[in-house]
Amino acid sequence: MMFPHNFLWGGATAANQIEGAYRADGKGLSVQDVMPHGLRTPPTAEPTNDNLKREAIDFYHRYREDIDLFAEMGFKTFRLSFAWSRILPQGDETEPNAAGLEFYDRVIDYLLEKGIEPLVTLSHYETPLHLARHYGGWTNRELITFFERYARTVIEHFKGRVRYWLTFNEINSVLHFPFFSGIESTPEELGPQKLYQAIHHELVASARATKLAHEIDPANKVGCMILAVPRYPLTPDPQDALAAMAASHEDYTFGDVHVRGSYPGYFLRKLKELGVELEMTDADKEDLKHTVDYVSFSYYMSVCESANQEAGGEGNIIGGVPNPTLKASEWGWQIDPVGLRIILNDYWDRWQKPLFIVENGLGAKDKLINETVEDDYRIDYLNDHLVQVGEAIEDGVKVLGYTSWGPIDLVSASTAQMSKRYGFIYVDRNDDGSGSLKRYRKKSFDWYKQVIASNGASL
Ligand code: BGP
Repeated sequence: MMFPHNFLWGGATAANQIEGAYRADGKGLSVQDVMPHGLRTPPTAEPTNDNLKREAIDFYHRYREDIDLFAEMGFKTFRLSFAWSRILPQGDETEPNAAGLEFYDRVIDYLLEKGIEPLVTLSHYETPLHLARHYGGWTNRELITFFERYARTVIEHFKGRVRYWLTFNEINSVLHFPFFSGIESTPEELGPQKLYQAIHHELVASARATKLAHEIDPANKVGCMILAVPRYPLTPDPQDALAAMAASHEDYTFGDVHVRGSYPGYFLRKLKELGVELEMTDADKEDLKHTVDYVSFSYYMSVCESANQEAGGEGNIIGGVPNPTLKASEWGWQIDPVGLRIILNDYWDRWQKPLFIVENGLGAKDKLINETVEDDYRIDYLNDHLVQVGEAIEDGVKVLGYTSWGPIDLVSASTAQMSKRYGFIYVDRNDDGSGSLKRYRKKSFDWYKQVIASNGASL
């Protein structure tokens, strides 16, 4: 396998899933603090008193040890998110919390000292709770101003130290999980008018952040981030192909706006059919023209689509129907390495922008035996996917890098548990919050180290 010589190998995390220290040094609450059970139950009125989420894996205090381990694996990059509520505790203040910025100063400086390029997500499912409860989250246009202020604060502060930025994690996921965007209703309760208006606000905010990042430092590289899922027709019936196309369009919309700077025709038609009238100012239209430098995405699974409502079963957390040719993880996410090559080609053909795989991995239950985990299943999963990345590169796709999800075990987003583990590094922490938090190298640790050292030749 031939990977480009400057390929950015690494791992990806999110603040709320690793840091802990949920009220330390002036941090405000985020939507995550009222989601003790992840996506499985509605948010609670009061913040969780669940230690697992409050302390996570305590990256806040152990970041040096963790970064040392990433450096030992040879990471070229590390994807982390800044917790908006650490920097602007309520989300709508004008003055940042200095102690929040200082924490990220320490982390970023240590990464740079270790020769690891930071890749920062501005908003990873951690909207400040105040913005959700007081403003209705992204349904409210005022959030554009608040986000822009936050983005300006951190992009100016880290000028010259952070060059790679992502705006919103899996921006299309708002279609399925609005609360991550601070909207406390299901998509059905919300209705299409409010849902699409919220999406519009996020897209404008993303474009404004892109614009200001380029103004602050032309060397900044800003990407959008999409939850990527290949949608296959369940059968050769053209109606199924059409259903697959419609489902793909849902995700493409977000990339199309970020890359092309305006809404695509199929989306405008859909809004019309739904009776949605977007409130879109001339200034919004101008803002949207500030397009991204690269497209990043997460990749875990593919699904099938069918026009037949009777077609069986729950595909996975984002819908669709199961693919009879594929196996699934314990959580029902169907494993499809070839789908990664397909999506890489598809996105490259569509947008002609460099691509960055910023999440991919296998959530599994691990057993720590003799201070290690024999996680051959994880090695197989990652190896198979990386081989397909290599194939896509051979196909001519420009790929900037690959950051596997959760290089160190962290709290799962959908289940809010520790037992769905992704890491090369095992963290002694259990679902009930017990455990020493001690870190152990799994078998996959050495495997990944070898992949990076050989620039993919060992795959
Ligand atoms: C993505 C999210 C991540 C991460 C990952 C794995 O959708 O961007 O935050 O958690 O999925 O999901 P989970 O933790 O539910 O296994």
